[in-house]
Amino acid sequence: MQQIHPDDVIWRNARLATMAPDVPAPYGLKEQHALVVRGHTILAAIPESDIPAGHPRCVDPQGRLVTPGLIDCHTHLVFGGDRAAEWEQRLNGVSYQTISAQGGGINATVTATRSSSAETLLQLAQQRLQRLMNEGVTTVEIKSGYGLNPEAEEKMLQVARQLSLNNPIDISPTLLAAHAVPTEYRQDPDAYLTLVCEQILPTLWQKELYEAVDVFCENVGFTPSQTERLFKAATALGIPVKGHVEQLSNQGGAALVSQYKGLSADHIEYLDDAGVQAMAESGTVAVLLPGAFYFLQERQRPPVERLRKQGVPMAVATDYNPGTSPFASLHLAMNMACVQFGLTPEEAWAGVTRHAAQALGRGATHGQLRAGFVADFIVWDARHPVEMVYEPGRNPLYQRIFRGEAV
Ligand code: DI6
Ligand code: FE
Repeated sequence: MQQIHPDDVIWRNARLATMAPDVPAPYGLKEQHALVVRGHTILAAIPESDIPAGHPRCVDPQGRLVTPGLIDCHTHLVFGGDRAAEWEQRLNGVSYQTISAQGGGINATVTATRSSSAETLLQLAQQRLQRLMNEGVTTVEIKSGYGLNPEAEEKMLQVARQLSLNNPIDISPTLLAAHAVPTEYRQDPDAYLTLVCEQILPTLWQKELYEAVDVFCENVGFTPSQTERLFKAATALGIPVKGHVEQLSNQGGAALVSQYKGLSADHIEYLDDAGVQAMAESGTVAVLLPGAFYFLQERQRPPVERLRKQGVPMAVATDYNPGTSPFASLHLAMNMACVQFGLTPEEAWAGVTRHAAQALGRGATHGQLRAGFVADFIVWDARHPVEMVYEPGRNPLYQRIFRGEAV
């Protein structure tokens, strides 16, 4: 271990749930340990007894629990309007077709997003982001995908960039221009895909507005061959890919994501054995989104037991969006992942820390309390990590530390 300097900050007298897989205890738990922080980075986790006598910069969380900052690796946080009225109509028996014909569904959000100013979108997204931060989120992924033209997709990603400049949080922006076919291209989806591959994708990549490319591969979205076309265009520019796959039907999308060494395959309720195998071989993370499963009253559960057996890392995220998962709570998503999908609370925790980090290409720097990792961590007024999973809504956050600074 490197030597401790006088200006290192030592968070002492804590219970560290390191979430490090090589610590041989559930949650990587280390009792009576201290976290040594130098600048933005964790220098080490050391036993209390190794703290240098009279160290000038100590913080005492009084035996509280400390975990890595939470990572929400799949959200659609930036959008205009809401779909509450549409949801109420549905529960009053109005059919999806009728709602669609009235301009409802995903296109309603596209219309609202296109007609909202960047300032309005920023204000709305800020409130949603605040709710995630209040629960201890220190890294969040944000997708575009409600613009569906060059200007509006860029506007959404500029808003995401502004959010990261305005807030103590690490934002990972994703291009989801292939979320749906916009109405003006309804007669010719391939022409829209050409616009995405040849214009939107390279232009916004050059402006460094996003980190990865996503797609909705589904019978109501893009076909596997359209998906592959997008992945080829991304891969040619060295852009990592991921996908909304196997949410409503089995299209073989996860195998396609794996073939392109994708970061993550998300939803995956209808994933088959071949898909699990492909993900295991490529190291693609399975992102479980129990909020959408709940809100759509789905019945088909993701193949958790087979993912577990094959050693596919499982992440858990909110999928926060106005249509299928209006829940800006990662604690709730963890609870739902346990209750609905059968994850253990420890798996749910891995799902919002080290596996979520891996899904964002941050697995070597985020999601664990260990030497060399970023000093993003949470002090909880709790004894044990299971408490946040067990009782969503009672938020025991005590202190949120982002890059070494309490905020
Ligand atoms: N899958 C979903 O559940 C959401 N997008 C996606 O690809 C739906 C988003 C919406 O309805 O606004
Ligand atoms: Fe989504």
